[in-house]
Amino acid sequence: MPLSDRVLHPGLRRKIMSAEAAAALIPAGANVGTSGFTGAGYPKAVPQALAQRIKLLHADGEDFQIGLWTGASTAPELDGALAKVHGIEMRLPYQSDPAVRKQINNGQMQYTDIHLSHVAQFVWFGFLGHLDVAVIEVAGILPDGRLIPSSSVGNNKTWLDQADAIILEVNTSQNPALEGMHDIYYGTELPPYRIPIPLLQPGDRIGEPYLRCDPDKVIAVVHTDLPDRSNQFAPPDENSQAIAGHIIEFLQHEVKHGRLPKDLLPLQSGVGNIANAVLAGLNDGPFRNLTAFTEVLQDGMLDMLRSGTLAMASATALSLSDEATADFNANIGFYRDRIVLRSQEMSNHPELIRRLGLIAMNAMIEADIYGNVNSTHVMGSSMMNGIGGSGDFARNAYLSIFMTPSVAKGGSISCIVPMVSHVDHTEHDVQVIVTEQGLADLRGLSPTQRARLIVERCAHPDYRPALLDYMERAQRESLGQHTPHLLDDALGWHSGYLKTGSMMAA
Ligand code: 0RQ
Repeated sequence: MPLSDRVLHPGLRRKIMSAEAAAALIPAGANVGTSGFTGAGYPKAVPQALAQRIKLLHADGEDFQIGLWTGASTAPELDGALAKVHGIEMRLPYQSDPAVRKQINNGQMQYTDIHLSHVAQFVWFGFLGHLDVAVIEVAGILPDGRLIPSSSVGNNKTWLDQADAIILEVNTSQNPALEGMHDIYYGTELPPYRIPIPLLQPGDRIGEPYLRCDPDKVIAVVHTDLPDRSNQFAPPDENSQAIAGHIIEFLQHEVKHGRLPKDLLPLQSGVGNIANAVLAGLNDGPFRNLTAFTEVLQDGMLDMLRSGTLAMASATALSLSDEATADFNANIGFYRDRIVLRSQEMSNHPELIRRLGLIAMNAMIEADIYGNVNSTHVMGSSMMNGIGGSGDFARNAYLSIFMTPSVAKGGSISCIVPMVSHVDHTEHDVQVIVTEQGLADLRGLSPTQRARLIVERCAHPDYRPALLDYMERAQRESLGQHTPHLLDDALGWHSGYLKTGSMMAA
């Protein structure tokens, strides 16, 4: 489909220009809000042109950096290209790009890690400063200037509303049949005028299929035809299959005891290989007619929709492999009847998550024996990706499940530790911990009861004796006996690894 069929607003047709010309309109020091969520629907041409421009300016000795605000992670054409030329001063809210991660961790880039449901409202409240430019990928522009969203929605509604100037990237590689899949809710007043969100079921449509956009604010329209990043998933391995098995058994147990209905409650599933493998396990499991109220649709959810395990899914973005994208495009009519893509302030809304009663399943870096969870930091000081939506879901879900293999880095690191090196989810927000070793149901338990269960059920046998030894010593020597800890030993657990490369040395 040619560009002229995608840009139907006459005034905006006159603003079509090259990516280089559009990138030249972004001023130094600007806060730039872009589309993009877990590698879907991010702008591809303007960021690369901006990176080229920054490279030349830096070579001439000029300072040029921007603040980069997105929905969540993007891809090498955006995060990667701008990081490589040291073009990002401040990044928020979630990233997974190796070049960005490296600069955050060597102190060259500032990074603000915010719950994904908070980002839009923090901008409305004025907490994050002023948004200067929005760069938004769209699948098309209607005659009246409204926009057909692309493969993610993220914070686009907020960026379009708040930015002084807008650059639109019209991506002709995005399927035009995406039209109608989105539901953009505009009833978001600020306190004290907020009203309840009228969404009662995960599949409800409460808004409009298009993004509103003031054509007068649009300073450039740019054509792209580059596909979204491919999100390749490792085939489920023994560990992730075991984790999936434990979760399914637990959910069946909950149904049997009347704590869950037989078609469960809406599922939320986090990012990564383990999460995808759990979805594969659920697809082969006994449940049917499920729903999802989640953030990201990975390959596993498409499989579940196709098989009928999942009746419908609400999310803010797709995050698919090439094969899953091909299937999605070939069967988009089928998927459009079963998928709703929303703004991330809706997909991750705490009030909706609490009211719908979600089963939240997120991966983690490590958990401690008391049930505190670290989702973001390696060895307490290096950022992996960010908290993403895990906190939105964990605190407010009906059931909050965190999962990880029991060991990392070939067994040299235990993912169950005496005290997490960074806390993202406190013991109060975590009900179930699962590793390939087993599942610990922490509901209603005291800290010492939790510790015993987590070590017995979840820790790797190689680390169980050291963890039991820590628990027993802490129960003898700790000043307080509610959450017994020996602080020097607990902290030494990680620093022992840093010195010797093995946590057993601690
Ligand atoms: O390192 O990449 O060098 O091999 O961490 O670990 O096992 O591949 O796990 O891909 O499922 O990601 C928590 C990062 C897990 C992810 C995290 C090392 C390990 C490997 C990745 P390598 P795996 P996954 C909604 C939910 C936060 C956001 C979230 C994440 C790398 O799930 O970003 O949940 N979550 N959002 O070797 C040192 C340990 C380690 C460790 C693992 N204990 N110590 N390294 N690793 N455990 C979706 C969104 O919000 C968008």
